Amino acid sequence: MSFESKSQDPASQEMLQLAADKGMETIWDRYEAMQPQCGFGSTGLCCTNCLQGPCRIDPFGEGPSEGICGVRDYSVVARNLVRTIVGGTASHSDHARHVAELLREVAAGHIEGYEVKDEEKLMKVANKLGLETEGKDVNELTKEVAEEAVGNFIGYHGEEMSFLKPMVPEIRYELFKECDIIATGINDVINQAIHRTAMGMDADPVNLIFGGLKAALADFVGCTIGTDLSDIFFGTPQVVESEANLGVLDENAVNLVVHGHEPVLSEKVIETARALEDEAKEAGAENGINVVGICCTGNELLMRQGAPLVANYASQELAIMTGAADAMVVDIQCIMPSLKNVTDCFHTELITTMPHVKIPGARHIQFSDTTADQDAEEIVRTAIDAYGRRNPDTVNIPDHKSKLMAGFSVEALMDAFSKINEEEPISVITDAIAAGDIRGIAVFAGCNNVKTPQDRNHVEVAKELAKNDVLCVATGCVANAFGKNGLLLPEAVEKYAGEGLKKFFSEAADALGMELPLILHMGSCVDNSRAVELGTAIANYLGVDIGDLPLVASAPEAMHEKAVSIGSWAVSLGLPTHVGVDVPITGSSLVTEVGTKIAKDVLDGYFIIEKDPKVAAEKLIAEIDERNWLLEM
Ligand code: BF8
Repeated sequence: MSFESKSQDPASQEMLQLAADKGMETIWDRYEAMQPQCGFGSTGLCCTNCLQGPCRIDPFGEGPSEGICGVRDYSVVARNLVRTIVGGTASHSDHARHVAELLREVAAGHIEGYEVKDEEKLMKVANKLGLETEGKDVNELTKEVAEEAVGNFIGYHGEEMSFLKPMVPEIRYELFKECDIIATGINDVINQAIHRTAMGMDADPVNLIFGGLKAALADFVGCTIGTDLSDIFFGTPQVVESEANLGVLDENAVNLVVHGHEPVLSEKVIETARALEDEAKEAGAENGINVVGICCTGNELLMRQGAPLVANYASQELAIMTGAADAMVVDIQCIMPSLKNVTDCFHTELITTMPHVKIPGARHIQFSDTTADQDAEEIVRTAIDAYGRRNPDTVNIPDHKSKLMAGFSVEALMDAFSKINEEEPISVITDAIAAGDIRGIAVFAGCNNVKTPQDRNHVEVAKELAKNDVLCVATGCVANAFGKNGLLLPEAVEKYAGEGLKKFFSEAADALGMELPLILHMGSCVDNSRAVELGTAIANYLGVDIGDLPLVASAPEAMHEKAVSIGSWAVSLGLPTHVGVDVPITGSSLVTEVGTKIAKDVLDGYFIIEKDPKVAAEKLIAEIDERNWLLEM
């Protein structure tokens, strides 16, 4: 059987054959069983916001044109869109708030076991926020930064969120003000957005969309706090080498898979795993403990610890089907409840850790900030125990993995480029843009989506852009896909880059004494904030707005609500933003026109919804060329 229509990844294809042979169900089987999917839901025309519903509005004008309360198609679609954005904002921000509160408690001396690893980043963030740093010790300053971050949630200053302004050029910030899309606090806007989309509330689609953008910018602040504070805690990523794909599982080691998003848990797990290596060896695992990651927890640990990536979103079940995963420990987000069905067929321990993320039947080891070391020990020992129950006859690790380079924080990039231009390292990029060697920059974000073959759109859009001299940076599951496909390696430059991009990379390699990969892995999804930091640095250096730059975004396989939030703030920042799957807004021509056309007039950014990866790349390149032309004028 061929599985190319399901996944482009040969390791996934191999495991899908095994799943079919053994009668094990995967995400792809459930997707097939779900067909046909509801046309009303797919187009955003189903309203369940009150108990009189669900109301479904007929897009063809043959059925009801209004809901029971009289709500029209455009209001239903816009309200649903806003609620989707808010889902993303709540997700990123809850993650960020945990890190912020932990940082505050650690600085206050209430929690032990964590420390500030990156004082330089602490100073950088304090300066960015305009805090007085003179004469303050690390604890004092940490406390102030953490309190400022927490203040961005609850808006107790009654002011605009302080983490937003320094992240964008002044002119863009003024535009946000004009559009009235700056919230006083992340929680404030979530509260307001859920309220304004409730029954009997905002019915004006344009007003609703601006409310959605306000929530999206709050999401951006949540992402920024998540990145900045995690760097302060665990260190700002520097260039690392590692590997990706199911082949990183080690038959002769305890394989401990970390999955989810928060580095607060996974950093403790990897630290503890290193300390308990001998216990694993005593248990018979000659290679000790192999900590590997899925989704953005994987990206966080890769960036700072060099831990290999075992799977991106769509193949999380397949990692267990190898029979070699001794424990899968999960924290928050993108965790399929179906993992329990799969672990039931193997010795694998599925461990949930967060009070608000439990899965029926899974072992729950509560991970508390105050007992993090003991909790991590219990998790690692559970994995070692499970290793003893592993059945060697059921182990099938696909022989597919690729080497990769990651760790490209803005700091790491600027450190490297300062060897070329010590005063203005950013000019290494702007000069290459001016010379035409770099035609533009594309930020890749997002997931896998079972509606399109796993990783195929990611890889095809990226190859097409690289061939046309577009410098690509990536986060999240798309970065993982690039890793699996060898695109995070210098060797990929020769294979896939256009002549201009090749020249840029070769000159950089000569000057740096180090080869850079074709695509720069910038981290997890919250680390899209790093890409914005880079874009803003370029814009400020050139004295233009970020929306003037030949800078585009692409989410070829977007799936999660978080991807919709990120896409919406990317548009607000002025980036033409490609989405490679259908978005449930097509039920309203008005909302679709606003998102895909009119947004450009107001914000410079807009959505390009395009399923064909080649056509998508063409549209992005056309936009890059238009911007280059305008910049030269
Ligand atoms: O935050 S890319 S599937 S893992 S949502 Fe989830 Fe999407 Fe993966 Fe990370 Ni982002």
